[in-house]
Amino acid sequence: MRITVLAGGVGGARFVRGVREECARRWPDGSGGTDASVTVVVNTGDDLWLAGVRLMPDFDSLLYSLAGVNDTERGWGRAGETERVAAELREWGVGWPWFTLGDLDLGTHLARTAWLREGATPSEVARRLQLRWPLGVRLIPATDTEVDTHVLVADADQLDGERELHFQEWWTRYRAALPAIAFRQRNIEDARPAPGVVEAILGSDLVLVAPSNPVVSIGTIVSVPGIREAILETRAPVVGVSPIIGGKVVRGMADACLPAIGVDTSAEAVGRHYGARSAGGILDGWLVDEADAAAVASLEEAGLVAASVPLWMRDLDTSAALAGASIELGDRIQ
Ligand code: GDP
Ligand code: FO1
Ligand code: CA
Repeated sequence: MRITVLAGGVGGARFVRGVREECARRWPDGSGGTDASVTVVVNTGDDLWLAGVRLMPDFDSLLYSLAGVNDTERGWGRAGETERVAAELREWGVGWPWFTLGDLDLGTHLARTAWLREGATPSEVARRLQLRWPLGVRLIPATDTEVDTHVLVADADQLDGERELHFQEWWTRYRAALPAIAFRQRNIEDARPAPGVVEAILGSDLVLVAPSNPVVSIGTIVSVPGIREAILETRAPVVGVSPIIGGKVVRGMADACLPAIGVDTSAEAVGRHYGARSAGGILDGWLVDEADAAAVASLEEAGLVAASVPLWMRDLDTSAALAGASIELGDRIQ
């Protein structure tokens, strides 16, 4: 069994842990792992240069979470983190005072930046970072091109009444409270899928779209020229999981992103926005929560195979059950 998952940070990490666990239960290799191969295509839109180092937040969330060294309370960064270097950087006025680079986390950024400076591509750097822990899945950045997401917001002080800021500033400094007019992935038209991304999608038995932010995580991945085309072309069923339950985001501020692309914060609207592959979209199947069961019939009219199952990932078991439901929906589509 070959599975490819498109994923952002926290929602992506919870889901991929479930996929890894469910694969070990369904296709055990006899030593606690799995014979299935799982490839994760990771959003790179949140990435940025700060204080001289390259950050890849969604990649690091997946890396740390799958390695079991993540801070589960905050949802990002390392467990047992200290912030001595961050305090020094604030004294020097370097970086952003509202954005904390933890000491352990900085080790990752320094290693990544050192390799990038030696000429390694981001996907090669990602490969090296995965050698440290046995993750049981393969993570590939969606693209090696820098496509850092910027957010267009209203600003009365500017001549044209608008200003563009990095997604991380909008997200962490303003907590997504400045109404977003548009999201722009810089250079996205020149981006290419990283090596292995298209091959993974085309060579899969199942493609899963994690319950990640539809705009700044999944939206960025499928905006990389060549990735949407590969999803349309693959013979594998493509099954997505809604990040919206009962009209609300489970966690985070994705509801501040959806209005900018004219999509309601509902499982049905996001499913329709992704669209059926039969109509040029990216999905064959769409899982909504039991609270959204009423949407199943109209989603099916839109050409999707839809089902309602519990979508809350509270722990490894509920994440694995959700992965199992995604695999089973894929089986229905074969
Ligand atoms: P980020 O990069 O850290 O923002 O994380 P992602 O883009 O991967 O995912 C963010 C989305 O995950 C949010 O919109 C949440 O609603 C969703 N999410 C988080 N936990 C759960 C969960 O337990 N179930 C579902 N269905 N969605 C979740
Ligand atoms: N989120 C915050 O709210 N505050 C921070 O200071 C912060 C620092 C940070 C450093 C490295 C990293 O990989 C992620 C970090 N995040 C922080 C999380 C990040 O801003 C976002 O939650 C994601 O990019 C959204 O997926
Ligand atoms: Ca993210």
